[in-house]
Amino acid sequence: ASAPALPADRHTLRRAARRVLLRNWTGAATVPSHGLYPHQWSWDSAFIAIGLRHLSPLRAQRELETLLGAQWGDGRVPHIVFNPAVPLDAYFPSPDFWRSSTAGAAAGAPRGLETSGIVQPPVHALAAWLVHRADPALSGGRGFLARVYPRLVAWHRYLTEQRDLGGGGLAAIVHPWEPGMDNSPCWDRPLARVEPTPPGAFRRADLDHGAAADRPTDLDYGRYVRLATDYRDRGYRDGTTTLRTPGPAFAVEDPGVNALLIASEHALAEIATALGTDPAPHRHRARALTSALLERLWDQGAGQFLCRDLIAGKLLPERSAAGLLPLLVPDLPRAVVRTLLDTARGTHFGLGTTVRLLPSYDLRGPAFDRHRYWRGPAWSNVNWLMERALRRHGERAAADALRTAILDAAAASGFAEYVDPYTAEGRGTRDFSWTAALALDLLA
Ligand code: 9WN
Repeated sequence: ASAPALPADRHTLRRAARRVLLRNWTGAATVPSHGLYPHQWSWDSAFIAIGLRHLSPLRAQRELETLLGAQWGDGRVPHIVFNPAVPLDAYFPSPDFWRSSTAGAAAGAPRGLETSGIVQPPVHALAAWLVHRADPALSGGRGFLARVYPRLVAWHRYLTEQRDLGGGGLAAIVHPWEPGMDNSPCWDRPLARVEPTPPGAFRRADLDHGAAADRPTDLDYGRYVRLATDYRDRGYRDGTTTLRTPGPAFAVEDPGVNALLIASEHALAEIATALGTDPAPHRHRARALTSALLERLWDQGAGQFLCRDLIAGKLLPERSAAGLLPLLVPDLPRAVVRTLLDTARGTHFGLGTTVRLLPSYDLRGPAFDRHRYWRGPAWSNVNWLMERALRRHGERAAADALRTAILDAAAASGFAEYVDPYTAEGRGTRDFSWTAALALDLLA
């Protein structure tokens, strides 16, 4: 379906977005932001590649190849790949905290470079497929798909096998940084069990660049540090929540992570077909994941998917935008799709009614904070995913309105990291890479 004409100043926006991506490119990958996040991040790179393909398909391919080049032997794709040229104190936790090349040896961490030991949502196969399609001749000539496919398969195998901690067929997260929505109110309950590392034991480099009132609290950070330290000290080995020897203190099944895994598994089927390989195993796995998602995380009363706390053995009542992301899954029952669309427009998220952009958390939730990171603000990547989902379900007017709102917010805020969902006022860092990249994609 063709999109309506964009106002003339979209040309200026496109130029500005390209400038951000050129400036944030470091030679082999793109930093989310030079100040706050001066290394390569996993899901950022996937979103960045999706935008970069309109500027340089070659760079978009290299972005993903660099990330996948840091893959561990067990298949995990680390959430950060550290740039050795950046001073250690520029970002916390730094490589000397994670110590991947030594502490991660048993899990097959690469020796020649330093990474974190946790993961982020698997948007990569989807990104690889979109990047390939931007220039199939270049991709074919470089053997791009043939090189990334086995790595993406191993990545998904890690998530579906090693991370099926609940034994019900979904991937679990073991740290609040893993779903990419660090301080979502969904983690408040499961995190309350975690003994925080005292604040004096580490230095928060993020506060050199971001306002404390917009960022996670010191107490949150103490718990993030404790969980990451314990995981590292277990050699980054994934146990199960039932056979704990010792297992994780935090283990949650998140609908956003699993929806993106399903969407990416479908993308792997497309990639397999393009390579002349049998796509059936990917379709089969996507269907199995979809059934598990519906069985384990759907809550009819809430009208959305919720997170499952594997240690408490129950669903968490907090409503996050992650619970709407399964709209990306192609073969959900129609009644579930209709309910999700109603919830998105209803009083909890207000999309297209009280707000133009999807907030990260329930507008009416007790923990809602319009300025604090993942506790309310609207993020460009989540909104881009929602725009795609709306379009897929034939909600053309809603998708067009959301696209305009994302572009307006990006333009008005100087590509802010996140915005106030009511006013679209920019918060966090500016010239943020995925905000620029996804604007470029929506302008294409
Ligand atoms: C921790 C890089 C990342 C994003 C996450 C976002 C934020 C890091 C941080 O920045 O997390 O991974 O230091 O706060 O929450 O989604 O990938 O942009």
